[in-house]
Amino acid sequence: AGAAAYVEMGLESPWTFNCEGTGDDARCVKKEAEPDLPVQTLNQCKLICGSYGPLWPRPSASVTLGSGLQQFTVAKMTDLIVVPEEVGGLMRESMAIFRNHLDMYHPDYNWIEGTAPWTVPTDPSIADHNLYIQISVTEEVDRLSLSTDESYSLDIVPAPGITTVVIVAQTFFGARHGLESLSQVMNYNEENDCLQIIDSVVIDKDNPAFPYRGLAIDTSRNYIPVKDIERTLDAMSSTKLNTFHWHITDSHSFPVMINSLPKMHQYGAYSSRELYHPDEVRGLVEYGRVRGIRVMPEIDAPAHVGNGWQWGPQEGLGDLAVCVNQEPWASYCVEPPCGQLNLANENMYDVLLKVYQEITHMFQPVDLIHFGGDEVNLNCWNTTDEIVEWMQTVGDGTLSEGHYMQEWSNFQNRAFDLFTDANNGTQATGIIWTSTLTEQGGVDSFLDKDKYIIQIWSAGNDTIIKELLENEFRVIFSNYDAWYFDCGFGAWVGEGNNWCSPYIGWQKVYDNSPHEMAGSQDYYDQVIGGEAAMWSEQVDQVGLDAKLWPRGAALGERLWSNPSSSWEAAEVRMVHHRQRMVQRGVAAERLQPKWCFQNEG
Ligand code: CP6
Repeated sequence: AGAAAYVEMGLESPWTFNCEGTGDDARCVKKEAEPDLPVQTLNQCKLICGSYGPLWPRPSASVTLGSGLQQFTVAKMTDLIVVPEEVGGLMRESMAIFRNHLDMYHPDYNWIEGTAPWTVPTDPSIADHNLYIQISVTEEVDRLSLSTDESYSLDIVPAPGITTVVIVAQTFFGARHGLESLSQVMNYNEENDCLQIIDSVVIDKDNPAFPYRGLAIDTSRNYIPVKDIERTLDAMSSTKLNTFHWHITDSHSFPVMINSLPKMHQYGAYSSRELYHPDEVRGLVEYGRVRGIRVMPEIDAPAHVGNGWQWGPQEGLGDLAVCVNQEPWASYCVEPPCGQLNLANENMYDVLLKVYQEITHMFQPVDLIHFGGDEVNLNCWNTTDEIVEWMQTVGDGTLSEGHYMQEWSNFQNRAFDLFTDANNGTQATGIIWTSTLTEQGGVDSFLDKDKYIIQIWSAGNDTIIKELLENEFRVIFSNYDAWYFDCGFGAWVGEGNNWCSPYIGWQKVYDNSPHEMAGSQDYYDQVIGGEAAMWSEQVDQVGLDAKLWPRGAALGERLWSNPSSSWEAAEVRMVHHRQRMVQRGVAAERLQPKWCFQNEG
């Protein structure tokens, strides 16, 4: 029945919300309604208060927001999309997602299945209002790469009876960011039970600061169901993150089905239900693509393998991995249940090639591939007879630490070539974690800077970072003190839950600056972005959203806008964005008492 019924029942609110202050200090403050204070709902005030209004991440371009609102019903919306044929389908899907977002603003959405019941308002000026959306894209790009232009411009032009929205972008990926911003300058108007939109908006060429804006999720320590990954992709797209780094496998479980090697999942999946079928993987890659997200696989190697790799002897292939489940684990790896690939076994390379072949078919075409490469424990290899004997027949034939490092590096480069074969000869760019291979000096002798990007997970160690940058490597920052969202550490070192104390708040996530980490401006070009990591020792679908959001949104603004101001200037919008995520079905954690939202933003 809408607000009118509430007024009839005497339930109308005595309050009005007024925007006080300007710029980042602007707040919607709760006041008693008076004749000279026009009644404004909180939802109305939130849209038009502050220099960036309700936008998250805030545009890196100049923004002009009007101070009025236009109202209309969803039924009155029309769209005109001018795009190259190849991306036409993508744009249509984006438009459907956009419409669904509008439905989700309706307060009944969660308990009425399907489309929200927008009623036609009785006020004819609202009922007759139209929204025209024009989208134009100039270049035919249907896959995201590190050089894809993701910029867009958004113009909302008011006129009597018609609001015209113009989104101009070079690629589909920019245009969908434009639609995302458009959905954010719209909201529900409880008074008339209709949609409202800021009456005029100009965002002139909003462009991300970094091309790689990622979130890593581990599905090996604990399995995460497909629909929960889909929801994570929804949330990522609403904050303009563009890379879902899927840490699919680890020593604990191997939850992906490789058709030519069924023993991998038979031995490696926790159960036949906790398994990703190739069609589900392909479905997720597509689900991400239409939301502007590359879904990038990681098959961690040569360490962090184990369960799933035990069947070699039974098939006459020898040990594919060694030290699997070996005790005492602290001697053979950093985290039980251990396991590293058997470098001495040629059959292991054949199996790895088959894994890569099917992975490239599921994720194709692959232009970025994560090889893992972290946390090798040489003590696993140098206590395994087969490997010790083999070491004396290759390279310099010694059992020195340097020789082991060299053979590890040889493995890495051979894995790179196997991947290229599997990828139909197309060379992808490899990403690998920092490790002793990248940190002990001489990284340039182990790895080729043109083939690899290094993902730095250590915290602020200047010598490591400096060496990588001086050697001209491109880097992605994931320093664990700010951008690790898990609470995994305490779990496996047997120290309870110390890792989560203190909990990393969104403020710290927000203020972590990749440019500051790089130190000198000379290196800014090599900093391609950042990523938060959600290791899954202590998370599954139940607690996932609250650990990821809204902290992931803080990461999103850092990497899109790279603001020079710190979190305080973003707090009001952050709280608003969190509300929006909840409206869209993401169980993002609450940040403050509602009183603050109604009085202090
Ligand atoms: N698993 C893998 C992990 C971690 C890494 N790789 C990790 C290490 C230290 C902390 C948290 C997570 N659990 N495969 C390091 C890249 Cl504190």
